[in-house]
Amino acid sequence: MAQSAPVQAKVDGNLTLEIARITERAAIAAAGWRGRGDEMRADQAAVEAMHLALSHIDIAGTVVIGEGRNAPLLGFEEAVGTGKGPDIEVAVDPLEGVTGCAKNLSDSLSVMAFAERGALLRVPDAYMEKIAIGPGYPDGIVDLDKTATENVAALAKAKGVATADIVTCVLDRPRHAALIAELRDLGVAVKLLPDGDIAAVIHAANSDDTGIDIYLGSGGAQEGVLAAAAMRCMGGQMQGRLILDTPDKRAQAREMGHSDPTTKFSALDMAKGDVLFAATGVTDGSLLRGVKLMPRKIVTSSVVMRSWSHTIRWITAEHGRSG
Ligand code: VTB
Ligand code: MG
Ligand code: MG
Repeated sequence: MAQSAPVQAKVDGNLTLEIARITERAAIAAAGWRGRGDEMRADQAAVEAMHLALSHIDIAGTVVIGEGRNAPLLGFEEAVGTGKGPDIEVAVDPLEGVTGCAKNLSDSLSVMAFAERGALLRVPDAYMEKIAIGPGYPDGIVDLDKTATENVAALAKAKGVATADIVTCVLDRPRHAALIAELRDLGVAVKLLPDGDIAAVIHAANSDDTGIDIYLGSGGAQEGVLAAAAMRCMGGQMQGRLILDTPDKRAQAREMGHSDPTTKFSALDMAKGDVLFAATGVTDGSLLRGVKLMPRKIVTSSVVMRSWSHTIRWITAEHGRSG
């Protein structure tokens, strides 16, 4: 993996608790909409709760990865926080895996990252090709310019296992039909995800716990930057490349400074410097439990990470309901 960029000013470590408090609030709000088949209201509940929670935090924040360019809340370049603290770039996905929440399927999360000014890659509303593996492998053993077959073979070799022992993970989408067929021909296991490729990247980085060795395929570009922030903290390898297949996306990309559409971004290119990342489970998943709504208390399960120290904290929180 690429080395950490020189850190100009570390993000205040005390924000690690604050960032988790925010994703907790958003996850709790979304949890009330689990399994109710209403993606929009689930998402809106998470967005509103995250926006409100952020407004109490002492940062001079700017949303860089958010709900879209003209979103009423948490839109691109919206100023967030009290404005009184450090200058922070904010990336949010208040409800990642919206469909998973509406259908009460696994791995719906509330996600957020904080970084220094200028640290997060600006991306248009587009897909991004992605590849991610966990830590401990030589630099560059997987690459978006290689075929899936070559990448899986290189990973198997580095891991010292047979190709068929590699477990891959791909979003279950028609656009991935050829990729899935290629992986099936190789005889590797393919875990097909209904949604949620931030969780998928985190899973690949935690292969000892999840059994997933590699994430492949395309998903949201914004999700790519958030996943890169998590990767920076966990220390695996990731690459992303924007898919700019319409004039509008190319124009948006140019406006954001992407002159070469073929650029491959590493996790470090997408999230530089010191980065904080938090995710709270909305629905039960392989790494995080979903929100438990009980009569007297609510229990949340979160992970909070920091790239500078490579600290990974698993936080189970009980929130009293009476007061
Ligand atoms: C992924 C996934 C999201 O979008 O980025 C995916 O992480 C990509 O878009 O949860 P498509 O759904 O169009 O394939 C989500 O599934 C939904 O935002
Ligand atoms: Mg969203
Ligand atoms: Mg999303």
